[in-house]
Amino acid sequence: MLIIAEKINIMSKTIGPAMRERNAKPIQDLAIVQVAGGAKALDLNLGPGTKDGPEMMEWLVKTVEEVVDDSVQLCLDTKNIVAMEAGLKVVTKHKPMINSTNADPDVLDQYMPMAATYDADIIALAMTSAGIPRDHNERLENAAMIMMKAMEHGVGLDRIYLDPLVLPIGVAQQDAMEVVETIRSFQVLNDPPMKSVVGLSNIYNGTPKELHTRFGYTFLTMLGAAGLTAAIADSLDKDLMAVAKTIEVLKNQMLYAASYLDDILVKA
Ligand code: THG
Repeated sequence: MLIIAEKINIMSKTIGPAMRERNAKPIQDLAIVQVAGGAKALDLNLGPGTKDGPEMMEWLVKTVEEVVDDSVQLCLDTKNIVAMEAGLKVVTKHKPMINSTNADPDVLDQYMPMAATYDADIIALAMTSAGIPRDHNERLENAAMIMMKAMEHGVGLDRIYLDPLVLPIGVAQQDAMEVVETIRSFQVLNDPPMKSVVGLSNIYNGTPKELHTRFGYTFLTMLGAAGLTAAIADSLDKDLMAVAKTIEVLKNQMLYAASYLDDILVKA
């Protein structure tokens, strides 16, 4: 399972100010430890309404690329399409990931050509600007639109990560299993199966802190069983990373080898 580290985020109390002040050190340190924790990709999240978005994304990409090698993928997370392109332009090490487009046809007509031009992977939310997806069927209809537009613009379906959009358990309890079923159905849309991604922490947002890990670990396990490919999550959480690895062993995607046992025993 591809873990996309979530913590370089303007909402964060320490990283937000560092981003605004263009203070590289805390961001670079966080990039390094998140990769050391096992993340193969780093989310760079500008958050909503950043007025100097393009300049900030450009700076963020350059700043993070200074301290990671070319095996690490940068996942540019912004709703500002000008900031997205400014970031994509300066990525040099590993092909980038666009996070994200939604399923509006006119939005896809802007983002898919960008993915093609910059040879980027792209996360596509299975929702439209009309609002949050009601159920599994609505998400599948949106996925079909995403795939159609990808083909129209020459973006390989293997470059797409479908995101069902996880809603907080406290707001939409009935929706969690809809998301699990959606992950299962996404795969049937193509052969080889379509990839998928979730923002894992969305599930426990708004719940008491003591509940976060149990919801995160359990939901990741359920999604992993259903075929999830990637998760935006906290790679500094050793237990979460162990859960992700264990899922791979149970799915027979990783050799049940001495290295895995060592890993677990050392941390226990
Ligand atoms: N899908 C896609 N992208 C996404 C999401 C998604 N990007 C944003 C979000 N959802 C996933 N990313 C985060 C990033 C940070 C936190 C939660 C989700 C977070 N941060 C605090 C921190 O950094 O320490 C934690 C405490 C707090 O709430 O302040 O929680 O669904 N495609």
